[in-house]
Amino acid sequence: MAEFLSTAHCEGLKVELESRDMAKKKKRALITGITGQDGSYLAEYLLTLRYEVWGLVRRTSLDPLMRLQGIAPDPRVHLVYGNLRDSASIGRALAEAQPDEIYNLAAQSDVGISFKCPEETFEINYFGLGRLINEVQHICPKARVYQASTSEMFGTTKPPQNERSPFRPVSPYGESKVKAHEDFVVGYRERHGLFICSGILFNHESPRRGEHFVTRKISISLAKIKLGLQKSFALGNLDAKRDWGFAGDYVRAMHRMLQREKPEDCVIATGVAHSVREFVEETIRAFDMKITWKGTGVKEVGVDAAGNTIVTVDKKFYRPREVNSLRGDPAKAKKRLGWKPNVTFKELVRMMAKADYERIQKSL
Ligand code: NAP
Ligand code: F7E
Repeated sequence: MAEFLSTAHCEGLKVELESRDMAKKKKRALITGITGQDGSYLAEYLLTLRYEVWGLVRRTSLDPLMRLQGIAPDPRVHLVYGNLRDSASIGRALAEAQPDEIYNLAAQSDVGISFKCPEETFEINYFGLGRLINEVQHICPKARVYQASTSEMFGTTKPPQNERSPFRPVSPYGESKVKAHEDFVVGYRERHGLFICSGILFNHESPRRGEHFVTRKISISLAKIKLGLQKSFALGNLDAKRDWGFAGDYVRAMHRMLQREKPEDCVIATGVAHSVREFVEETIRAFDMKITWKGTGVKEVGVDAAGNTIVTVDKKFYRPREVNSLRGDPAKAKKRLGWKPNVTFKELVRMMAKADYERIQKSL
């Protein structure tokens, strides 16, 4: 029958068959940082979209798969050993996974620690992306790459911050991410035509958040105080403001950014900011407790209904340079990606407080 079809018909049929094959073929995603907060939510989300998920996992002295207990036994999840500090291991992971999409979430992500370990921060956050991009160009140049950029890049720029706001980072972490964005995201997109884009994400939290980040520290400490296991805890700057969303909402935006026709950077945020003090107060309400603030500066304390000091301020948690106020403008994400957050600040705080309370109570 083929001889009765015109060339145009044949081409049309071929394209249709190819696209049917593509639709049947499972997409493959490689996630660096799969063991982290975002990596675990993203892996779960991509599995719901029927992806085959590959994760780059580095060797650690403790079990690196703590957050992946729900999905690690899934046959659609493949974990490969590797490290962003080691080009050969990245190359092997790419050759094995042959990904359609790459999500670069691996990082030294602690801003406070970045002042103490700037070299390691740059080594992973900046050179790590460089190594990855170099290997992508050789092994899978058609793969689409998502880079985990951050609101910390805006630094001292006044809120609200959006895609056109200037980057004025103040921490080695912020600087490493700005440089990675400029050299490898914008640079390789413009000079080499790579499909690569940055999600400039504002703070996002969850019960899986690392325990040293302020939100998780607050929810764990107040859960312990509520359970009578701890008397008080210390914080640093209570007046810093952040735009806090839920990590589970933010990974949907990462995926959507790679489904666009052209790669474009996008701010992902809720558009609402709260201070660290307000995060404490909302968690206090979640635990049905009361707090009154007394004093100022390092002498400030939070006192409960019985007059016990439950929160103090300790200079050691101050940073050499602070980003005082971050609030994102998510208008572009809404328009271009059709993305909006589902979980409110109050719901997020309650989700974290409940999870920590139940986990600690269960462990007693
Ligand atoms: P996270 O929980 O700290 O996870 C970081 C991940 O990077 C972990 O899986 C860690 O592995 C991995 N990693 C660190 N060094 C590595 C190396 N040398 N080679 C390979 N993997 C390495 O961070 P997150 O909160 O999920 O954030 C994900 C990404 O988004 C990061 O790039 C972060 O900078 C960025 N970001 C986060 C936020 C936020 O609010 N969460 C906002 C904006 C941007 P181990 O488990 O072995 O430590
Ligand atoms: O600090 C203040 C602190 O460490 C938030 C990372 O995911 O989000 C995160 O970075 C604020 C800061 O997050 C304590 O000074 C007060 O102003 O929870 P954090 P971060 O620095 O905003 C960005 C977007 C990322 O990209 C990063 O990877 O809270 N603060 N007292 C404290 N912070 C901590 N950690 N501990 C305190 O005791």
